[in-house]
Amino acid sequence: MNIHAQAAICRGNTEPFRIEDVVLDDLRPDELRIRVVACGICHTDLAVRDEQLPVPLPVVLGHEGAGIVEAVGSDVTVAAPGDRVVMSFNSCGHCPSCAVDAPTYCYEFFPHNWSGTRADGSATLYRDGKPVNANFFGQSSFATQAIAHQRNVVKVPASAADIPLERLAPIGCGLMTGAGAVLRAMKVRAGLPIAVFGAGTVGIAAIMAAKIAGADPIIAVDVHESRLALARELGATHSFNAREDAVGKIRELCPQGLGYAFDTTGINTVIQGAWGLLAPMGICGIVGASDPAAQLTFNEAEFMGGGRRVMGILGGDSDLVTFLPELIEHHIAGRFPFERLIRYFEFDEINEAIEASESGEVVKPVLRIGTE
Ligand code: CXF
Ligand code: ZN
Repeated sequence: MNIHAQAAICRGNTEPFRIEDVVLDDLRPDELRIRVVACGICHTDLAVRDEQLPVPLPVVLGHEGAGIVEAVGSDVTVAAPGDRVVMSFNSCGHCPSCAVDAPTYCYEFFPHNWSGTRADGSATLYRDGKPVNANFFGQSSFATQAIAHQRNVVKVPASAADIPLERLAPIGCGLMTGAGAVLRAMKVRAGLPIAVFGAGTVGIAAIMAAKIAGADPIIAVDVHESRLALARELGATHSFNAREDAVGKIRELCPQGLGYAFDTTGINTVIQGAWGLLAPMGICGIVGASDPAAQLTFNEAEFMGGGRRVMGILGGDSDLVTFLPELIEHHIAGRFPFERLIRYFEFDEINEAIEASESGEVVKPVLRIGTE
């Protein structure tokens, strides 16, 4: 236990994140130690800070890390020291969901991602000799060094050798969630209309993916004009302000109904409005974080009679090993220009970066933590 690092400690929303000295635990056979180059900030980090998710505080957050492998345990085959890698969420590898390569629905998601320790209860990080909650999404990358696991590390393909890690960092969360919802979960068909509600990271990733899939028209809905403008630049053929009867305007544009309505807002009135726009066989995909007590109401005859579907989607149904390299190839080919969403901040500007995300000024803040 002699690897020292600096980590941003989150103690809730009454105080700022503070960067402090920590010490890493020894690596287990299936783990890697990664020198973190950059880490994106996601709303899920902030939901934990605000105690909306059952992750114990104080904790080292950060789950969109990218970096260079420095050491590997004896069983690790996915990467070797010196490799450039991106990190994403962890999973158990043996439950019925993992068995069919659907790890976002891992039966043991909580202990592997949100318990603050490894799934066996052991600590990965110490401060002043005492355990600190970490192993967030199997990484805790708001730190100069991270312990990650075989199952949540993906080696950057050689074809992306020229793409900086600081740009690739956020690929393993919101970007994969939006793109995966379109390409993997809903399997959007060319020529069918899609409306995306909410033009943040997930919504804009979905719009770029809808363009890749050939959906038409591609409609963006948001309350911020600047986000609608960005959505149009990145693939939306139409955009409507949610405050100006977006549902009525979509109905006018697509009188036969939508093939797909994708909600990233988690607001049940928005979801019900989106559902009401579906054509026969239309799919309403839901990914937004919602009030845990919220209920949705749908007309049963329309639900069954038109073969309409409501689909809860987690992490874009992504299987990391196959989907992250696929997204990186789309990026290299210019079809997934997610760099347009990013603004970079230095590690010690973490609190300013969070503020810029919460004010809506920046879609995807990325912290620069180390050099490549
Ligand atoms: C996650 C949820 C579980 C799968 C990967 C993405 N969301 C994080 O913010
Ligand atoms: Zn996230």
